[in-house]
Amino acid sequence: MKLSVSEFKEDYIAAIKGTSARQIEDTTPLERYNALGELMKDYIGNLWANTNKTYREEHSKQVYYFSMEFLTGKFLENNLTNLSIYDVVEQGLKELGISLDVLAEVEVDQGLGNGGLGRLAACFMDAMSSTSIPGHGCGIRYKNGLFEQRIIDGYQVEFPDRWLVNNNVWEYKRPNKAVIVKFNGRVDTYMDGDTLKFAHVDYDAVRAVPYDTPILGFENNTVNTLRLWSAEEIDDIFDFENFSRGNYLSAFEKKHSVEIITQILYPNDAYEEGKLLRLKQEYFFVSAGIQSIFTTFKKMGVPIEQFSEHIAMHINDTHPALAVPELMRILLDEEGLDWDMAWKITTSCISYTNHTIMSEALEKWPHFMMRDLLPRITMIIDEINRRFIESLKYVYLYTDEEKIHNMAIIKDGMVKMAHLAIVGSHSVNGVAKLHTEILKTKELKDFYNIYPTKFNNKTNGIMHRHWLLNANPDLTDYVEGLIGDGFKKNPIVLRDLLKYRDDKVVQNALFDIKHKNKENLAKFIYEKQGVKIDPYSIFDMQAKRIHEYKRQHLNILHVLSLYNKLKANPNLDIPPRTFIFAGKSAPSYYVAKQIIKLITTVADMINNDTSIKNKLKVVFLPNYGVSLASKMIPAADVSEQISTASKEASGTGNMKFMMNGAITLATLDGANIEIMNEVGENNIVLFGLKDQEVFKYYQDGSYNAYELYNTTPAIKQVVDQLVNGFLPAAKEEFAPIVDRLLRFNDEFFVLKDFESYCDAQERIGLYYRDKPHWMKMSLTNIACSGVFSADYTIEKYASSIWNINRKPLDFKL
Ligand code: BZD
Repeated sequence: MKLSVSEFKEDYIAAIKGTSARQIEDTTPLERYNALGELMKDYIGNLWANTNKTYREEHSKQVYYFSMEFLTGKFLENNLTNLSIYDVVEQGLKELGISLDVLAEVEVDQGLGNGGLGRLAACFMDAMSSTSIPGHGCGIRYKNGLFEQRIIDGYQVEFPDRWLVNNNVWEYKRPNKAVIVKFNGRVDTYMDGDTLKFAHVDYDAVRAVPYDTPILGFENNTVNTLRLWSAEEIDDIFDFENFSRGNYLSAFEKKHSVEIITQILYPNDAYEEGKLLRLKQEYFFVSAGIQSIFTTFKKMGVPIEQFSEHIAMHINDTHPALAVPELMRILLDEEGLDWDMAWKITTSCISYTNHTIMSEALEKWPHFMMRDLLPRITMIIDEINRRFIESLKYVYLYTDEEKIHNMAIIKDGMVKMAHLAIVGSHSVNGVAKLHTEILKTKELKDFYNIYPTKFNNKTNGIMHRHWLLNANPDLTDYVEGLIGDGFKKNPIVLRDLLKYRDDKVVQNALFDIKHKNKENLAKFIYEKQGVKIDPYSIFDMQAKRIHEYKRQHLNILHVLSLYNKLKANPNLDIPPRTFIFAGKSAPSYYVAKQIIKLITTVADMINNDTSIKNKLKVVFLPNYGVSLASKMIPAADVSEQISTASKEASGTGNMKFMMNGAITLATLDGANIEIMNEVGENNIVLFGLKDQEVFKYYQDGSYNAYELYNTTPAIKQVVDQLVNGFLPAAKEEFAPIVDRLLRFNDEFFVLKDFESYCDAQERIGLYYRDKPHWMKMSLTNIACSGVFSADYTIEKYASSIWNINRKPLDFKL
């Protein structure tokens, strides 16, 4: 938008008065931040209204992205960038004696997600707006986002994330758009003429209130909506009878039992606990979302039979899979359609993304639990299952009872949500090529055989505007100086950098930018943790959720082996290294929490040992989230993507690191393979078992971790050190980790890959010493990162799954 510095200053002074009723010099950073947020909302408001008006008038097909999680982080800088007023606002504030950086720090991360899945949803929101796709988010406004992680005595301790304490300036509460969601009760059947009808009666009603956040496209005037639902009391839920009988507290209990639905985000990223409250959350936002879609659809005045020509609904993993029976319920019970028509519309509308093959993460719900909580929905699922089984009997001509049993939606008293999602949708996609292949050939093979055309791949993407433009402004400016600003809208243009691959001046400039980012991070780490790290050392980072399959313990075991080498020979000639870890563990995942304790214990020991002459440092940065990632990633030299092959569906951190010039140290897993294909094998450092080898070991059971440990001294030494008193912690402390490696035969092949990983680390050291070689690799990674922009990913979703053609909006502010 067009805005001069003086116009901004005038607007801002008025906004300060309007929001805080104080003189600008008396205001606190929070008041200044809120005033800026309100002003931005004013700027955005017109564009938002215009976008919606255009969509309405043109009957544009809308897509709704249903996700339990949206990990959006902060909005301020992103909105300033997308409105292209960052510099004007920064300058205007400066002239008023205010630092934009200080205000940006005041904003609290909106951390309504666990990890990759939630962050992907947030990136997709930005990408849909930026590519002019009419796409909106539908989720839950949790009062507490993912817990705040603190490290106390080396252990992870969880604290509540009260992100709403200072108000959320970006959202609009829309009580007039509230809807009722029904739980429990029973279903009465009756005849209406010739038709059998169903009435859900004696239910508990919960009011779902939407909070809308505008999602701004990059310099294209498009503003889509992220709608998050909050469970709130409704008047008649307040138990007046109890209240007037003086039973004041129990009257509030009912109110509490409603509000609890959106109180907390479940903190597990790869494990389903099967809690009733979680099921309530799932139905709550799906039902509210679909009801509000119907309200919008009805305003179009289009016949219901054409619903799927105007609406697409995407479900981010199976958590919103109740969209299938909920859409059926509305079409059958409220719109009066027959089953076949309702089913045709439902399956044409809904598409599903799978994010994991880990069996412990696959959702299933006890049928009895679902029937009590959602009686009508469960009836519909029963009928979907019945019809599906009938069709399978036809396909398999009654020959393969077992296959039919395994593919059923309801099996052994459990409702399998992935099966419901596959049967009830027209598209099932994996998130990287390898992942999709594994779905087709292994995990979901039987479904692929009967629905081959439903399956497709959509490799994940990231928001290059955030991870490059916002997080690494110096690199952005430098790249712009070399190749122009085309990459901001069209990041594939970054490939133009390749022509500077051997240019020493460019290599040195890139080194200096990285070095400055490393100095900034070193300063941050020193201020936060009192640990001094050398910006000339290799910054090697593993930043992601803590999980055995992601193998942070492989990393720390190598650190231990390097330390042993240095102890044996303090003059060992290696480039100094700093290993930086960050990530949260699920609170109930004991071994993962012990891995954190192991990292912090090793860190304490190494950082306080002066005999190794600062050649090695280890840091664990607490509370990993979008903001911390934005500080870390621009400073990384090495990106650790070391999951057991086949386990990481895609990974997206791998893309963010490469875009900032880090070299990926990787197994051939998830999107690492596609990164390798882009940069070439010379610009990535690979190691470890391949997926087929992993599968073979699982199948033939020939891997014996204990034998490997006994016959490989290098492995034995570091494993023993965890429990022989070498580490300054109780000997039993890390026994559970050793048990997983030896007694339980190392499910994730940490020991099997150990030597290959150590070799790869040695190669990293050699390459780093050869500065031109390293900088050439680094530049190649930046140059080849453009294909991983979420803009491209989302365009593929739009054209090949949602059947939506993008159409840039042409109004100007
Ligand atoms: O999704 C992740 C995968 O592990 C990554 O490989 C992939 O890149 C991203 C995006 O596709 N999965 C998750 O993040 N999963 C969860 O966070 C989650 C949350 C709740 C319940 C189950 C899983």
